[in-house]
Amino acid sequence: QTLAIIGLGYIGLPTASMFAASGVRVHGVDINPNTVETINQGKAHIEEGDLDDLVARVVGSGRLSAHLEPMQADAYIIAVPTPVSHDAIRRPDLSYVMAAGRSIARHLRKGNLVILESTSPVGTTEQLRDALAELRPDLVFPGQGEDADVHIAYCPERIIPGRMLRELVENDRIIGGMTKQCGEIAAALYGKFVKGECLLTDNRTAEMVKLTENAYRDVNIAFANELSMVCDELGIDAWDVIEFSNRHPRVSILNPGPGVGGHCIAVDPWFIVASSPERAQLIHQARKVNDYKPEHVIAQVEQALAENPDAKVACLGLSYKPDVDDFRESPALDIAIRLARRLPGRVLCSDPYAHALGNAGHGDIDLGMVPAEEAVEQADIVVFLVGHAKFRGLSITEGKRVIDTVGFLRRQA
Ligand code: SAJ
Repeated sequence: QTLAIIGLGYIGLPTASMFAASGVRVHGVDINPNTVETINQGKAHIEEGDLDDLVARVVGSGRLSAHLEPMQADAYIIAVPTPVSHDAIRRPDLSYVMAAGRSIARHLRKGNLVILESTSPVGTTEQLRDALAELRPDLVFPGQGEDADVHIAYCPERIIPGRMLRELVENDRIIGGMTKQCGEIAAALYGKFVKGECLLTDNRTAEMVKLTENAYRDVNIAFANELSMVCDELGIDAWDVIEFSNRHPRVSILNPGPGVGGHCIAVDPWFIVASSPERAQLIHQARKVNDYKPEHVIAQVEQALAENPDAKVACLGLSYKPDVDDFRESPALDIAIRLARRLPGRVLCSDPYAHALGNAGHGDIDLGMVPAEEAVEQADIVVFLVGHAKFRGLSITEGKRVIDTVGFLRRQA
């Protein structure tokens, strides 16, 4: 069996590697020549647990190879990004999904399976089907007649950065077949390595399930973030409030932080808001609360600066969450950049994954990158923005003002 995976990013590459390890011949496709070259050298272009070893093994065995163009295969998986626009109501951009569809259309044959994994607004799988049907009038697609020649399903990924390989195998999977047969064929494919259950539903439900999971988490984080801002205003320790509240058998509040980042939780809820702006009030508000949180952190730093105007500020952690080398849409990085711009030469930043930072939108602003110990030693105000495990054991001498946005020191105690 041969499988083509379009998009070799955070989802595509781990998925391609797992299929290859399970014995499938995988033809990986990416538009970025550097990504293709790195993978063909047996290396992962992203840092994720044991992914490097796995890629080395499956490329070495010849079961995974990377290319710039798709070829004929038995099944196709589309795992390309679905970004959002920057309007007031952020709208999904489906151009990568549609381009991926067009790139495989001419290779399609009777009996093929096409799976969309990219997070997508409800109705995208149908749009993809329509685009394919237009390009290939010689084939019957699901919904066009009794027996479809090409099977199509929406099967969202649900793996969390930092634990991707384990979650790929262990998590249950939602399989949204355009017909019952599409779902069964797709489930059989994932069955090659997935140990979790493959749960069958239709494509529109599966699309909504993926958005729901991330919107649920966003709303719950917004609750914690709003609570922390209310507590700050009232002079109460939010972490105490959450810890005591969570001793109630039916309360389980998440952790406040400097805001919500990454390419999923801060983005996917917008797909729901864009498709139902009048109804999705709470989901929309949660996005606003979480997007506002960096302002609150900056206001806390400004308050500390008012008491000590010449203070140096240490920003500890810049990635979008602990223990990952991913800086995309990171509220911590956003806060650090804004502080560095406001206080030239007086901000010291540290992140154990800084080697992967590159120039993440900070242009020529000097972030004053130094080891964590040095940042803490030199600074008068220490701001914990990400609770990296590698910050454990940092000693902070008395007299320094600490703003711990993630409750890091408390969890260490
Ligand atoms: N965060 C908090 N407080 C918390 C938990 C998280 O402020 O209590 C912040 C993090 O610091 C980060 C952001 O939220 O900035 C998102 O982090 P995350 O760990 O909650 O999630 P992601 O974005 O790494 O991965 C999510 C996961 N979705 C859910 O848990 C519902 C993952 O399973 C999905 O596969 C992934 O999105 C995705 O690709 O959609």
